[in-house]
Amino acid sequence: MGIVKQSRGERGIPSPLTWAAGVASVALGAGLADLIAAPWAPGAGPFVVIGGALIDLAPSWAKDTAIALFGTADKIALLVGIGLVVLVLAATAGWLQARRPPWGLVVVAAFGAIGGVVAMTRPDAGPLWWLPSVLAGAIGAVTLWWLIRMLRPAPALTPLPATSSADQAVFGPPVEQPAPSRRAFLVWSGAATAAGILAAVAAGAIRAGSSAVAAIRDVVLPAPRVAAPPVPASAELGIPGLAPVITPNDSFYRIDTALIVPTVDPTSWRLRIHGMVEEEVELTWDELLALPLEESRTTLACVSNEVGGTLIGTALWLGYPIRELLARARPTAEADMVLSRSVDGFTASTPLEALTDDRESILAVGMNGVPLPLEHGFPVRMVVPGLYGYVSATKWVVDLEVTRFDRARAYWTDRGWSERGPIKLQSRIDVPRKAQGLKSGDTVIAGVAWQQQVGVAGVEVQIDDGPWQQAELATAISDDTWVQWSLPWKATAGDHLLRCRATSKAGEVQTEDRAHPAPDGATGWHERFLTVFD
Ligand SMILES: Nc1nc2c(c(=O)[nH]1)N[C@H]1C(S)=C(S)[C@@H](COP(=O)(O)O)O[C@H]1N2
Ligand SMILES: [Mo]
Repeated sequence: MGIVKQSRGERGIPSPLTWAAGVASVALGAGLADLIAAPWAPGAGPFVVIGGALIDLAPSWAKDTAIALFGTADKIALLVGIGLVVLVLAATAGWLQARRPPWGLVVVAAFGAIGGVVAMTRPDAGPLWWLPSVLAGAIGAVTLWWLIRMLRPAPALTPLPATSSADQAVFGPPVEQPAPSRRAFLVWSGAATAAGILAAVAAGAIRAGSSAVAAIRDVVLPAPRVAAPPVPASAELGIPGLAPVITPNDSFYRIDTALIVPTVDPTSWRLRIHGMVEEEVELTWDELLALPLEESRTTLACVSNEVGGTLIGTALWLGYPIRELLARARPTAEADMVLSRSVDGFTASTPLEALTDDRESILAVGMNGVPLPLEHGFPVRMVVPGLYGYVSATKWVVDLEVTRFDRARAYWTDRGWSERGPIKLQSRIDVPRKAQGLKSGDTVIAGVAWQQQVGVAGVEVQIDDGPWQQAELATAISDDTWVQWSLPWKATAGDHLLRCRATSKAGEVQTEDRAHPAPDGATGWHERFLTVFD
């Protein structure tokens, strides 16, 4: 009887308790490791490392799907996804440790070690980046060992209390009374989970209070030497629901591979221009701000933008022409590309010509009158009119390597995207906004159209397969920005299909052919179905 009870006790730790033990251990390990990493290497936290590696390894269809499903919330979705997987793995490790010791410990420690190895492969890894993940594994394993040990029955067995059949009817089959060790287990595993979560929150607070975050508040941008002319009043149609012609910073789309926003202290920021140049150039933050800065309004667009999508925005940028810096460095005659690199390892391949011709390709420090927000590249990013962001708009930029397309490849080129990314002619319907709820009567159809560097000559709208009608174009700020358009419409009750297409100043009519964003940008006409009520 004693023997039987003993083996029941060993095997009979209820599974939910073993799962809880696993989750508590991993939460404590990962949370503490994140906290330890936060002050000196925010990117070395275990979740950041794994998440960053997943982003870099993800095939481009996965990136497409993530952006299509979650838009700019793709990173939150990824973190939630990783969290769920880790939760399941942690619970499994707890179960294993109870059923097949010491395999639970081995699994937890092994994941820590794998995290450490992955950390060292990160492009921005420092020599000790393996440490937080390995610590996470070690802390997790020790905690798991200890929690599961707490659940094992003491060698001296307490007899089962007598139960009556009436009890059984109410409470189900007889169960072991919670032993004191089980109560202690619940307290300690709860405490470990809470401590892990608190540590992760504290890590977030430390990251948010980093020197770059403090510095951004102190930055005072110089006045531009060349100011942008005011936005013509007729550029903004002011139609409710229509994208404003200048996009406020807090609603500007954000796309990047950075799971946590890189924080670069401007006082230690340096830009190096090197490679196929006569002379290497290095630039500090103070030197950059002392240069004659110029203002320009440019529409930035993401290659992943679907037809009708919102991964596009226009801002007033303040910066210094890259052309001037390249003139100092003097690229050699064979060079045809500049590989720009961000502090977190992201790279973009920009045709040299787009950085040396007379367009406003700049190292930007300001966005809509304030220093670049952290998530838009503080302290310095590139802005190049006419090219999709992935081949030109490097945020947190620290390095420009003058090279050749046949010698170097950029981040997204390695993942199947085109090495060059000129922006395609596109137009979008913003209003009427909703597919339903529009009352019949006089209303307006309105939207935006763009092809930076080329310019938009006109937009046409088609209603229910009727004739194409010329929309009225607002005044364009320049050929480097999108332009608003509108068309009055007497909406009749019933179902309708609206389409729009733009014509460029080069005479190109926006193609009807549907293309996916990959490998070099979506094409096709934006369509909107709607039901109009009486
Ligand atoms: N460092 C870095 N810069 C980057 C990226 C990135 O992943 N990392 N993504 C690029 C892409 S794909 C786009 S579309 C633009 C988006 O700029 P935004 O987030 O300021 O709108 O940034 C570009 N610059
Ligand atoms: Mo992009």
